[in-house]
Amino acid sequence: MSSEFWPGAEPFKIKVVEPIKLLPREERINAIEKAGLNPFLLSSSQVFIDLLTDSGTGAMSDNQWAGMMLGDESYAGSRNFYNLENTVKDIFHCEYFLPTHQGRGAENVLFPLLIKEGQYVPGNMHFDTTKAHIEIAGGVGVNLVREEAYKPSVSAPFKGDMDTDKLRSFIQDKGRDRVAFIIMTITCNSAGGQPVSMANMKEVHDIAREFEIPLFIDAARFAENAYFIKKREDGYQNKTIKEITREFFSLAQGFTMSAKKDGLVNIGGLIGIASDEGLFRRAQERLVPVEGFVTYGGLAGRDMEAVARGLYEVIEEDYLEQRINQVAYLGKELTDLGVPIQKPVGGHAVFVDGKSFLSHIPQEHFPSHALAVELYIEGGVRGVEIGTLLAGRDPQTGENVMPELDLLRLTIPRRTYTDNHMKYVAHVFSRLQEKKESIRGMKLTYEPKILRHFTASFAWLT
Ligand code: PLI
Repeated sequence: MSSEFWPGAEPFKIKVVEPIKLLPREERINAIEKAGLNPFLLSSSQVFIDLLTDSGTGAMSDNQWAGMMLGDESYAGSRNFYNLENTVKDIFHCEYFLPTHQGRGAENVLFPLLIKEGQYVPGNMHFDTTKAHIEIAGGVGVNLVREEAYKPSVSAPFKGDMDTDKLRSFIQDKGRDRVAFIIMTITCNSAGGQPVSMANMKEVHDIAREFEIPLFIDAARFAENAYFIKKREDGYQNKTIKEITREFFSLAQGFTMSAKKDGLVNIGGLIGIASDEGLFRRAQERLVPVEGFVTYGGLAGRDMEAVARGLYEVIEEDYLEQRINQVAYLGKELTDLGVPIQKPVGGHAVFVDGKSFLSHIPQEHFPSHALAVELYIEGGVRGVEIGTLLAGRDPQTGENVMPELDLLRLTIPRRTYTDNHMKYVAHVFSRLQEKKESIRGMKLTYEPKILRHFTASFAWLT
């Protein structure tokens, strides 16, 4: 481990570079206006620093690229499948494994096997595809994360924890039979990439066992979560990331995972099932028509090899140390400027509290989205609103939902940008800080019925 040298250098050197270009200001204004003031609709060539997502946007290692050349593209029984299966069984605590094309593919295969019409799925805080797949399967997703998660300025080591009092009352209130399963998202993306502690996972496990409700994990950022446990939770300082991961996963019946995050790949997903052979067989049956045969599940052999290798790289502590420190570095630079952010900084992104940064813009005029547009104009940086725009409308009343958190997510791709890029982003914020009073709110000029944030258009309020 390189920690004796930290703060120090990245534990990798750069072999291939991809040029990026900052367009002149006039061209940026033109580009964002043509995109309907929606950064999702910009071409990536118009973006200088792309912090839209950490999903599938990271850099693979030379070892992963070498593995890609060993892709065995046999329809059935590819050797890369067996490499990946052995890796998954080794790192996570599970007997059974299936590959999928990405995280939502895993949700689409597994959830209908677990949910009966009208049943609830409580979690700390569901990611939007997770909630969507719960609903498509006839269920209702419920967020029971601890209250501090909704307070950006309140710092706590494990803000992704489930509120176990709320969970117990929820099950007692609705009745055990109306709860399909419980899911823990690690780290908790929608709450700011905040980690879940081992102690909380154990409590949730005990409640799940008491009521005989299955417990699953949304494992997209499992290694970042394990790193936070190692750093912040008593008793884990001398455990390896793999040991922590195996212990954490031993508390659940299985997991879904988008490998596009902590699989360190551009595409891929996983389903792991601890020991329930019946569930595994049913998942296998469902996988074939919707994803692909059981030994490729929507992935090329070479992609499975890249995941198999990525999963070992992501649990290396010097990798995780640099990763988490880079995100924290951007958070510190912004805090030093007086920009309000979700505290403490999470694992994969800095979440700027747009509602309080632009407190002159009422929430119904999308302050964090207005900030995203201004960030692009000012410096060619693309972030994403996680707030009122994303929350959409109440299906019953048609009114805009007003979430407690209205944030701008600056998501850092893995092994992709340097600390100088982070410094640049902070510099752009220092310019925004000076002119923030002049930033205007927005109104929708085109609004799709579902998942409106992806393709909506806007106009500035005069
Ligand atoms: O994008 P997918 O289908 O590979 O994964 C869906 C997904 C599931 N769970 C969690 C916690 C996610 O964060 C997630 C995808 N996240 C995206 C795309 C993001 O930008 O955060």
